Parts: sequence; structure tokens; C-alpha cells
Amino acid sequence: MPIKIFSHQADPDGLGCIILGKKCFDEVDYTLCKNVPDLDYKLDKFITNEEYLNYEKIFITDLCPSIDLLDKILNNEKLSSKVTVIDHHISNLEKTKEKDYSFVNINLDGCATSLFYDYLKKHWALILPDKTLKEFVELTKLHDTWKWKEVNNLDAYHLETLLHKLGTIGYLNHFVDKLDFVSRHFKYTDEEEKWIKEQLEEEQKYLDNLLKRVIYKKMDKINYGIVYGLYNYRNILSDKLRENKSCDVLIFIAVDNETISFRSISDIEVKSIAHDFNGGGHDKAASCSLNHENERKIIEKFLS
Ligand SMILES: [Mn+2]
Repeated sequence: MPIKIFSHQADPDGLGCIILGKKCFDEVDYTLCKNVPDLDYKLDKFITNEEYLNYEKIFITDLCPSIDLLDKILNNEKLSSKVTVIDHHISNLEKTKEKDYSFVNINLDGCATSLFYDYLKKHWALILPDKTLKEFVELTKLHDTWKWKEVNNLDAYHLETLLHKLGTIGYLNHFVDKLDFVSRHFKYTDEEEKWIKEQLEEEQKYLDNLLKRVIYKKMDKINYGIVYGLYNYRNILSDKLRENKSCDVLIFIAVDNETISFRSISDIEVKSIAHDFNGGGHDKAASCSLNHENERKIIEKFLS
């Protein structure tokens, strides 16, 4: 029977989990989700239509369903025996500690791809000790935990650059092919280096334009930068603002992904800001969905 993976879309960590799944199991179906409400919606349909009966195992990676959906899984024995949630977001750790959801694994030490890798190795013994795959997981972790900056590992940063260049499906297919179990060091090919260079040039142009469109507003001693932009630029812009120290918190409204991202530019914690909008995430990077109510609240608070 095939394996099903629900994962976080549009970042190397969420996609890394699907790539691992595809390297380990013969038959994998996957569903990409923008955020928790999107996951809840898709998962609810999957449960109601009894699609889970067609799968041997169901993984939910880099995201965790809401309590309503977790309870729905918990109360369905057939389903809960198949589900494993692998996540590393602190807000999900807080929300799941009330009850004993034995199928939920949240570990703050790592990223979803590295946790999924360890899980597969331990419980399924399916991952070969492959050097390239292991290094790919390490790079994904460096990228997702922002440690790549400390150690100046541009290979890790360029996973995201390649994702922007190739698009979600292109990235998945490319890395499933590249990680071919011919054990050698992970290294970008000349073609990949060319893609990275082209993408970085394009991103620089868009970024220059975006920087001019940021609106700054000071409230309660915190300087906010607010902008509408393409989702792929949320981290690129926050890196730039961090260099310039131009605000404390970035509020990035991405219409193309229907999300609002909150990024800490100085030392302000942003998870609680996302909480006010029914979102969540990490202390320095959090998000919520871009729905009518949240957009109205942002406009009233910061843009009027
Ligand atoms: Mn992640």
C-alpha cells in the first residue's frame, strides 16, 4: 500500500520531507499545505472521504494539525495507528502538550527534514547510509534553522535560491533525481551554479524595488516595516533589513501564498504577534493566514 505525506509547501524543509519519502518508499502520494488552516481543511476531507484506508502510513511533516483535527485522529483508532506527525515548531509543542497524542512527535532540536530522516532510519530502517542524502539533510537543517548564516554556508542558503528558480514541483523532481544513492559529497553541478547565479540576479532587482515599498510605523517603541510582496522574498527582504537595521519587525503580506509572515529583525519575539492573528511559528519567524479578517486588522493597526 502506498504512503501518504502531508507537508509544508514552499520551503526546502517541507519539501525535503517529501524528497526523503520518495527516496525511501516505492509509492508516495503527497499533498502540500500552505499553513495549518490549509492542512486542517485538506486533512479533514481526506478523513471524511475515508481516503486514509488506501494508505499504509500517513506522515504529516513540518506542520501540526489543530487540536480539533488531532482529536479527530485520536478518536479514530484505524486512522491514528497510521498517522505520524513530525514537527519542530514551538507553538505546536505548546498546543499539543495538553493531551497524550502519541502519534505526534515534536522536537525543537532540528528541522522537519532532519527529524524525519532520523525517524525513518530508526523505525523503518529504510534509509541507506548514503553520504549525499545525509549531507542534503544537513544543508536543509542549516537553512531552516538559519544557522547557515553563522557558519556562512552558502550551499545551504542556495537550496532556497534553487527552489525559487525551479518552483515547487521542479525542486522536488530535481532533488529526487540528484540524490541518486551514488555515495559522494553533495556538490552543485555547473548547471545548478548557473541557475543559482541567474536567480540571485533576478532577486536583487526585485529586492531593490521591494525595499522602496516598505512602510515604516513606530508603535509602542517598536518599529514595524510592512510590505506587500511575493512570498519567496519574505526571508530575502528580512535578511536585507537586518543588515540595514531599518526596523524591529517585518510584516510581510504575501498575496500569492495567502499568508502574512512576521520576521524578527532586531530581538523582538514575533510568535506572539502571529498568535494575535491565529497563527504560530518560532520566536524569530512566524506566520498566519491572509484572510479577510487578518488583513483588515493589519490595515487598521499598521497602515491607517
Ligand atoms: Mn521547517
